[in-house]
Parts: sequence; C-alpha cells; structure tokens
Amino acid sequence: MNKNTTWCPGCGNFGIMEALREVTGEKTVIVAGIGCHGKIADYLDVKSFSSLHGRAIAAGQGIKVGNKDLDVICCVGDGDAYNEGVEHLVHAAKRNADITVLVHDNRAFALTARQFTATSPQGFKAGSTPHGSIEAPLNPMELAFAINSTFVARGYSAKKDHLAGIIRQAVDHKGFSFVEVLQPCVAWFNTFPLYNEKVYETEGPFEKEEARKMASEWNYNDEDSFIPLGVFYKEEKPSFEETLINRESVSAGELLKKMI
Ligand SMILES: Cc1ncc(C[n+]2csc(CCOP(=O)(O)OP(=O)(O)O)c2C)c(N)n1
Ligand code: SF4
Repeated sequence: MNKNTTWCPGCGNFGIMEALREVTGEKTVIVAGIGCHGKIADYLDVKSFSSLHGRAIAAGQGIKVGNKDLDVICCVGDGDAYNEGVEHLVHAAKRNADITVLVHDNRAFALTARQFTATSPQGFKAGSTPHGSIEAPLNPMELAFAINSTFVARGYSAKKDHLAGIIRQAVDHKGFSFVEVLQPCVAWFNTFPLYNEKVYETEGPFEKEEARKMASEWNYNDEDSFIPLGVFYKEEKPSFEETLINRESVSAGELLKKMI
C-alpha cells in the first residue's frame, strides 16, 4: 500500500477511494485496470491485483472462480470498460459472473493525457479528435440493461456516502453488479459543475421497465434532462459460479432434443 497519491488535487477518484475505504475489508479484492483509476489498488489497504488495460474484468472473473469466498471489485476506467475491454464487460454480464464492476467514468482517456472514449460527448476536442469527436456517446446505463446485468446502479464520486451505500449493495448482490460512477477529471474534463447541477438521488431498485426508462433519462443533447443516481435495478438469478459448481453435463444432442 502506498499512502502518497499522485492524482491531481480535486480529482474525482478521491471520492471513490473514500467510499471504497468504508465498504472494503478482509474478503475484498480490488482488481484494477490501467489508467488514473487503476492507481486506487495501490492506495487502499486491501488485497489487490493490477491487470492490463481493458482486462481487469477478465482477471476478476478468474479470481472469483478460484476463490468464491472473495468479494471481487473490478475498478475500471471508461476507456477500460467501454473501449478496449468492452467484450469482457459484455460476457461477464451475460454469464452473471458474481463480481462488481465499478466504472470510474471520467469520459476521457485521462492517464494518456486526454483522448476521446466511448462516453465522451459529441464535439469533444482532444489529442485524437482535434476538430471534436463526431460520434454520439454511448449510454453505459442502457448498455448495462442490454447485456442483462442483474444489478444496475449509478453513483457520483462527490456523493461519497451515497456511493458507499451503492457499492455495499453491489457487493452483497449475488451475480453481476454494474456500477457506473460519475468521476470528474479536473485536469482534462471537469464535469463537476455539470453534475452538481444535474444529479438527483432515487429510492430504487425499480421494476425493470421503469429502471430502463431511467437509464435513458439523461441525454447530453437535452439541456432539460437530469441524471438519476442510485440502484436502478436488481434481479435474483443463479450466478455463473453457482451454476459451474452445480452443473450437469449434457451432450449437444440431448440439449437439442430438450429444445425442440
Ligand atoms: C493494451 C494497452 N493499450 C493502451 C495502453 C495505453 N493506456 C494506458 S492508460 C490509458 C488510458 C486509460 O483510460 P481509462 O481507462 O479511461 O482510465 P483513466 O486514465 O481515465 O482513469 C491507455 C490508453 C496500455 N497501457 N495498454
Ligand atoms: S488526469 Fe484527471 S483522472 Fe487523472 S488524476 Fe488528474 S484529475 Fe484525476
């Protein structure tokens, strides 16, 4: 553990770190990607594993299969989760892996000094898009539903206690927990003023239909839209690890017969 942080003063990662400090313990393993967010593994006094860029979710699933008693929290960036490692996110949700994916979404590749990511707004000027990104951003909350996540939530790094409550519920959930965290990057894209004006807390979880509507509620292009925070949705379903332990081996032929 390293007590000397190298994040910029005022970085949104501090709020996430403090929230995690409240809810982590002996059983926790933080699996980090590569980026500013990834340094969190070094600053918390818990078991941790620093993976490759975009591969934290893959490593986290391996750790959980190896020791089902651990609480695996994958701390990933938006670049990690929605760009380079998006395939791992999709498949971990599809199989309902019993891990928590906590996305530090600052809407930029920050450590490499500002390039656009999947969640950067249209028009975002950066090293790789000097005239502004021409792509519309991905909505992570809609993605979380599209890939059948069994726990979907959004927090804000400036609301530490609220975020800690969300993470606690995510870790307690048996199955795939998706937590999108609004994490302003004061160096490259300071979204604090925008979020402070737009966020509001909700009392979830909600029925799926309502939760999906909430997922689509905030739109960069709609100045009148607001940003709901909280646990949107929760569903009980056997986790990948449970199914793996209790599985019956069935041949492809038998499986086809069952399907007809
Ligand atoms: C396989 C691989 N591709 C690219 C890089 C270069 N790289 C290091 S950090 C980084 C940006 C990370 O952005 P994000 O995941 O959003 O995290 P942030 O720094 O914003 O917290 C990139 C592209 C790398 N280290 N490894
Ligand atoms: S560059 Fe941005 S994300 Fe990285 S430490 Fe500084 S404020 Fe935080």
